[in-house]
Amino acid sequence: MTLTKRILLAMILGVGTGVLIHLIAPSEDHFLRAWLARGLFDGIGQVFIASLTLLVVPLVFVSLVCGSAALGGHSRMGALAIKTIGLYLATTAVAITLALGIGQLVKPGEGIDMPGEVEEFQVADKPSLKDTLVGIFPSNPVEAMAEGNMLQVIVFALLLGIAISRSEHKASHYMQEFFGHLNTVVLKLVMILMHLAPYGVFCLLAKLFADLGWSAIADLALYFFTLLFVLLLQGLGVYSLLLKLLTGLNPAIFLRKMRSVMVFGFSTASSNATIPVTLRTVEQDLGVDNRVASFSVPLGATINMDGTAIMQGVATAFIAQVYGIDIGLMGYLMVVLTATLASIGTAGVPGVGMITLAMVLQQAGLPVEGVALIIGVDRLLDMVRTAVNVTGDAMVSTVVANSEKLLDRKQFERPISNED
Ligand code: DAS
Repeated sequence: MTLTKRILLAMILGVGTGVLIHLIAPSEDHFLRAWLARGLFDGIGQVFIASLTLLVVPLVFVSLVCGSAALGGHSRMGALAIKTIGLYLATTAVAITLALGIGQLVKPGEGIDMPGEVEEFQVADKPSLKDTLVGIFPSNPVEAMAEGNMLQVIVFALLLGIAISRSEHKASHYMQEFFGHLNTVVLKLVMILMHLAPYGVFCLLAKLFADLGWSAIADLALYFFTLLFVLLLQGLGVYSLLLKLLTGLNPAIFLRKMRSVMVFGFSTASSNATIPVTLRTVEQDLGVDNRVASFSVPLGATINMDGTAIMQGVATAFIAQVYGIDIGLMGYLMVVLTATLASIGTAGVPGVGMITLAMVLQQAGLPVEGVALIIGVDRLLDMVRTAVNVTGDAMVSTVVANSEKLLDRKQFERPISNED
């Protein structure tokens, strides 16, 4: 059985086990909940996520030094960066527009009685555009790596790669060769750790559903399924359409090859933790050249969060409806702008969408405590929207590589290797 099939089976068994535990042990201090779910399963799940997160900084740094060193002399580097960032912003704008439109159409918040007491939700300060841009440049690359500040790691790796490519021949040759071999080793390490995935995925889902059960979803069913619909529309519809229109490639092949990445994104609820799997799949299964993938994938995990933007669009419409506030077209345009800017500066880690949602609501003049209405089902939705986020990163990487003739179309069409 391939790794992807084992992971999918682990997902199904994990959900089933979690729901069963929730049915047998409805009270939190039952030993099945306290010891098994929040003890053993949560512990194994956290180790699995840590094993992936462990690789993010070394893999992104090494891979991007390779890619930018190879691209350094390439006159197209600027064009590649502009295309990548432009497409990321465009897909996010499409995502938010879809979310706001469908949120207004379905009106999931209509008729919901606003609960008496909702706890105050702390709003993170909204970074100004200047702070966001200045914050991208590292003053200490070691600190940036230690803190996992991905945008700063990306900038440092890009600059180092360009310096290597423009050094005198011997230094450049040996350094490019060294980083190339290091990249191979780190990608092999990714493959080794990916074999932990079935156990990690099972435990993460069993723990989540042991806590959540199905009841939380019932209370917010219309909001939950409206958001789920828009996420699937973006992840399966919009991306397939864009891929077909912009490259002529077969979207069914793309989606099939992206299954393991989607499952990792879903299980970890972290685009960052999924970077090693996204990078490996984009390069080795979709045929995107390292010179593109090493730049577009880490960047996308940080600045491109279409799934998150969709949640913020539907949640804003939902909360406005629950409180009976009409923020008007300008209000919704403010949501589009704030949600896009907020997603640029935030790393792809669990729950970051909720933090930036509070910022978006405040900007739109909506009661921030409305976040507390939906936080109960957010963990499961975070997993789905992270799967959409990482799929968008891979789709844009494929489109940009194809436009720069840095996509191996034969590799794209080739079936996945047995190892998967
Ligand atoms: N979990 C975030 C990510 O890693 C998405 C979110 O919180 O909305 O992409």
